[in-house]
Amino acid sequence: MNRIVFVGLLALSVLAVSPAGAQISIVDVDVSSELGLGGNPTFSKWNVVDGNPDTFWMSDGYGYVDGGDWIDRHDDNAPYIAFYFDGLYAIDRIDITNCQAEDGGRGIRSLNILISLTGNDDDWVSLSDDPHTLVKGINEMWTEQKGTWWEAWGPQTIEFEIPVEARAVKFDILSTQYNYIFGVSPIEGWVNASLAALTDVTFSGTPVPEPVTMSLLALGGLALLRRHSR
Ligand SMILES: [Ca+2]
Repeated sequence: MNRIVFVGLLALSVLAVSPAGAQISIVDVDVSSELGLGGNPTFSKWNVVDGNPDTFWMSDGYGYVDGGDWIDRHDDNAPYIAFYFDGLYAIDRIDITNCQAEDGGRGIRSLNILISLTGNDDDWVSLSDDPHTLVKGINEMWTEQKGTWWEAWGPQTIEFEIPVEARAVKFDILSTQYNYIFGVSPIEGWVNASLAALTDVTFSGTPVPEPVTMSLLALGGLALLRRHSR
């Protein structure tokens, strides 16, 4: 077999072993805030990538209420959560399980989805002009009563006909299921409704060959050829 063809086939076979549409590995998660950070890990950002429908992340909320349980000031009026992959991927779908049960009102209603090609936090680009809208997460009590609502309210899928390349994806949360709109709704008495919450997110896609990797493959191939031709 011609050596150049052989090396080319070798490179192609390396690319071909990448599984199609597999779940993308998330190596880091960043959030604007965590409710109870430092004292209570119950609402950790890591709950969103643990695959457990019973655990969720909550932001710190915004505003304050005099008296009652919420006497301290909360300052997160622009909640976000960002996911960082272990490389560059062509994403073909995102599955989102919104916050559910008694905390479903704090689930996300509308969000902007942004992508980063570098994962360096300085090149976020919005995926569309209009925000995405999510429905309220499942409510176990209602599910028992209504049965079929479970399926209707399971993970909500966003599919991309043309896969989107990214190393990181960020959700800018614009409003909650309580219809608290960040930056618009009044501060007083709204802390409870301004806690943004999310249960689980998974991304599916295929690894994108890195330019560096491709160059190394080519260089390796050349070195191999040179050695063999001596
Ligand atoms: Ca979870």
